[in-house]
Order: sequence, then structure tokens, then C-alpha cells
Amino acid sequence: MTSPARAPLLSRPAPARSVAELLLGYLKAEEVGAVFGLPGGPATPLFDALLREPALRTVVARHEAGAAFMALGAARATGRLGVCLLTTGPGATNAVTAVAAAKSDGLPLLVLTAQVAAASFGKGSLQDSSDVGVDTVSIFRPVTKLSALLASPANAGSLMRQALRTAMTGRRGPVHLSVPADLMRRAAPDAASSPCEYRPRSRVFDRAAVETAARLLTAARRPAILAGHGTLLAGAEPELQELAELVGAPVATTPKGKGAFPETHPLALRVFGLASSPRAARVLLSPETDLLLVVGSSLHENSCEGWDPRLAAGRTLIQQDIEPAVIGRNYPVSAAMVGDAKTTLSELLLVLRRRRRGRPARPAPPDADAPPWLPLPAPSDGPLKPQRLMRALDAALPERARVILDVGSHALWATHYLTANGRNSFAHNWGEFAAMGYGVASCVGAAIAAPGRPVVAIVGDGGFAMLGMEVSTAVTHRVPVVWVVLNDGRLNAVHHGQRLQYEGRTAGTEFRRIDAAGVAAALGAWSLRVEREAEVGPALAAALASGRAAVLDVRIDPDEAPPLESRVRALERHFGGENP
Ligand SMILES: Cc1ncc(C[n+]2csc(CCOP(=O)(O)OP(=O)(O)O)c2C)c(N)n1
Ligand SMILES: [Mg+2]
Repeated sequence: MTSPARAPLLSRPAPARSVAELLLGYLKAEEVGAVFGLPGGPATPLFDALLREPALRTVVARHEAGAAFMALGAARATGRLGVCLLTTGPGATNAVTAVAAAKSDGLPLLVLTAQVAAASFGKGSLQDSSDVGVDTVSIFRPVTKLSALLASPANAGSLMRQALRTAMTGRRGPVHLSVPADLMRRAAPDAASSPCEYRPRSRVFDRAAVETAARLLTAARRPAILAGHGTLLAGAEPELQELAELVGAPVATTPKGKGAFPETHPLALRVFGLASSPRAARVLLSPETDLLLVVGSSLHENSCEGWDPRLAAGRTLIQQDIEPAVIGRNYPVSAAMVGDAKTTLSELLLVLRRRRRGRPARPAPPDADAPPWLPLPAPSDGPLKPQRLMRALDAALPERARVILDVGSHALWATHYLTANGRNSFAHNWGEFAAMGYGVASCVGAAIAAPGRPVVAIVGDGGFAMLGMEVSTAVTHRVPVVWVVLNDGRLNAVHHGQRLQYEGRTAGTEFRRIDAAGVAAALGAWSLRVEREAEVGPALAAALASGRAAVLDVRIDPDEAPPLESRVRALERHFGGENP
């Protein structure tokens, strides 16, 4: 936008193509639709160049963590690169948590941060973030796959190509480039090239490993499948379903894999791991299950019920993952399939179909007669029980909704009681990193980058207090996200965890209830307070129908303990110094 204020202090003739324009050219080549960011002095040449790129929507967030979470929400929803553009110094450091979340989730994210002018490194420039200032390249190194300083316009193209290749290949992840302000407007020697010229698109699998896995699966009497987040990232849901039906194997998903298999399918066991379904736990931990095929899960604490030894005891374990370093990390494997989940499963299907030709059908899978979820509290006129809230939301959520969760009790209730329909309908970060704030902000990025599906974020009041100001970003950009805030005046997952661990004592978990509807209204959103079960469905329908950013401030009973026993048991072992 322009304002009539003062005449510019300086104006220089622009080069034919500046470094800033070259970098944006690569974003267009990667089909990035939106750049999420927050400006500052040294970053302004990039923001100025964005004005001339109508294909790149600029979305300015209220906090850099919000911008980075939005960029990774966009990456998660589209399968393409997410991009955030931030200023130097505190602009860069504010984003570190979200970048770490992208690394733990294997999501491709390009973080462009401005840097003070290279000519002034070490002279005490405001927010110097070179290696003689607050060294942002080093700060991002452990939370990215690559973090580098652009040292010369001459290698702007090759450094950008290396960053994109690194982010988008193998196990995907975040990369960071620090761009000195004095290089941004300099002439760039080359134009952006196309992705097929600088990064491989091949999806890898290992034929010998697939043959071994097929032999083991054919020999198994009662196989079961545990599908993780990698299944969703590879888009392997159709192959997973075909495989389950071909071998007659029931399927559980990890908490982060929720949505990889329709939970309405007769073979569905729902979620195993944190907030396990009793049905999934019954089948996956049963000695009757003689083979477990793990697809796209690193089997970290939350996806294996705190390293439950029964998951692998006395049975064949086949683990598939794109990252070799996580295979066999926590359980000994009988066969390892390194590669892309989609290609690996389709190759496995080919081999199995060949082998099974003319063979009798496998006996029926073990009857998973355990209940799908823990008992629901009876209806009452008292405070709204979170379990009943979730079942009411489940009935009211549109078929095509994307449900995005934050971290806390609300996410456990949602994982346990909502039903995923297999349309990649869930996203959250409660895996190995579990950053509060993810669900509160990433939903805005998902809604902007992949419009056309209703987006409903289920968050806690603690997380909402951290990054709820991003409601303002959604209002500004007219993005119709609905936040369902479980308002309990507590950091309740920690509260109930402490109660279980410390004979009922809790510390540091309570705060005065926030008027979340009031905050949302003050930010310009549609909002409503909800206190009764009967209000839930109509409130969600009205929020969605408003077509606006909307916040439901749901007052729940804080005293219901969420299903986090496996986490508490794991914590006890951590404190005891055990190697789990
Ligand atoms: C950034 C961050 N800080 C702290 C934690 C530890 N933690 C995990 S769950 C939780 C409580 C979350 O509270 P709230 O958002 O209100 O959700 P609730 O559990 O009450 O549903 C906390 C503090 C975390 N995961 N991430
Ligand atoms: Mg809370």
C-alpha cells in the first residue's frame, strides 16, 4: 500500500533483476502461493519486491512464530514448500520454535531472514545477526536441514537451489537462508530455473526389502498395521487401504497418523499411542497378532504407548520409513523398508497380488470387539464434559473439514473421540516435539494455502493465550478459520499429569479464565461463548456459516482427566533415570 506521507529519502535505479527478485522467482517456480512474514528494516527490499509479484500473496502475521507456524500449516495442507520471510535479529529468533516443529514433522519450510548489510558486520549495526552479532545462521543450524548466509549475489541462485533441494528431498524439512540487506537489491546474474532442473522428484523404494516384507506378510496368520504421519506426508492413504483389505489386516494409526485410514472402515482400530483407543490397544498388544507392519512412523514415545514392550514381543516387526536412522531405533525389526511410503506400499501390493494369486483368502481378522473409545460420561446439567463436547463436535463437523489440533488435553480428547474419515483430515504437532501454538496459528496458513475446505482448529486456552493474536491475521485476510477454544483456566494436560504423578498435588498449572470470545471480538472476529452440550452443534454451524474468522469459547469442566496414562508412566521412567 502507498501513503501520501513524505517523499522517499533516496532512490536508486533498479537493476534488471535483483537478488530479491531472483529469490521470489524461485518461490514462484516452487508454486508457493503465499509468503508468511513480518517485516523489519533490513527485510524491506524483499517485501517491496513482493509488491510486484501478484502470484505470491503476502500474509503478515502478528508474531514471527505465528508466521512460521502458518508457513508450515501451508506446507502440511498442500504438500508444497512453505515460506516465511522475517527480519533479522529478534524477528529470526522469534521463529525458532516453529522451525523446530517443522523439522520434527518433516515438513518443507524455507525461512528467509534478513541480515544487516554485509559491509557493516561487526560494527554494531542495529540487530547485527552475522557471526559477530547474534548469529542467526548458527541459531537455526540445529533446527534445520541447512542454515546458510548468502555471501555474494553471484551464488544467490545456486544457494537457493541447494536450499530448495535440501528442503524438498529425502525426509523433508526446514532450511534457513540469511540474506544481507545490501545484497538484496544487487543485480542477480541468472534467472530462476525450474524445480525439475535442480531437484530429483523420484520416490524411492528398496525392491529386495519389499520382497522380504511380502514373504513375511504372506506367512503371517494375524497381521496388523500401524500407520504414522509418514503415510499422510507421502499421500499413501489409498495404498494403505488397499493393502489392509488385501491382507485382511486391521489398521491403527499413531496420533499424528490419524486420518491416514478411515476410522469408519470395518478394519479400523482408531488411534494407538497417546490417547489410545481401547480397540487399537487390544489388537496391537495382543499376543495373537503375529506380525506388525509399521508404515511411516519413527515409533517415538507417543506412537508406541511409551515404548510398550508388547508392541514387538514375540512377533515379526516390519518397519517402513523414509528416514533410515529411525528404523530399529526402539524395537528390533525383522525387515526394514527404507523409502517413500506411497511407492513402497504400491510395490508391496504388486508383489503380494502376484504371490496370493490362487491362494485361499486369509481368515477373518481378530474380532476387534473392544470399544472404540473410553466410556462417555452420562449427560448432565453440570459443566460441559470435554468427552461429550468432542462427540457433539464429531456429529457437527462437515465431511470435508480439516481439523487442526494444538497440544494439551483438548488434543487428547479430540484424538480419542473424533472420527477421522481418511481424507487427510487431521493435523497436529503432538509427535516428538509437541509445540503449543502450532494449532492456533498453522490453521491460518492451511486455510490460505489450501482454500475450499472448512478449517476447524481445536485448541486450549493456554495455547490460545500464546498465539491467539493470530486471529487478527485471519480477520485482516478474511480467512474463515473456526477456533474451538477449550476454556478450562488451566494448562490442563500438565495439571492432570501432575495429579497422577504427585499424589494429587499440582503446581504452576492454573490461571484466571480468559474471556476468549471477548478477545476474539476485540480482534474483529465472530465469536460466541458455549456452555451446554446442546449449543455445540448449532454454534459450530453458525461459526462456519459466518464465513469469517470465528472463535467458539467453550467453557468445559476442567476436572475430567484426559487419557494420558502412558505419558505419565513414561515420565516416571524418565525421572527414575531408566532407559525405556
Ligand atoms: C511451547 C510449549 N510450552 C509448554 C509445553 C508443555 N505443555 C504441554 S501441554 C501443556 C498445557 C496446554 O494448556 P492448554 O493450551 O490450555 O491446553 P489444555 O491442556 O488445558 O487442554 C503444556 C504447558 C508445550 N508442549 N509447548
Ligand atoms: Mg487449558
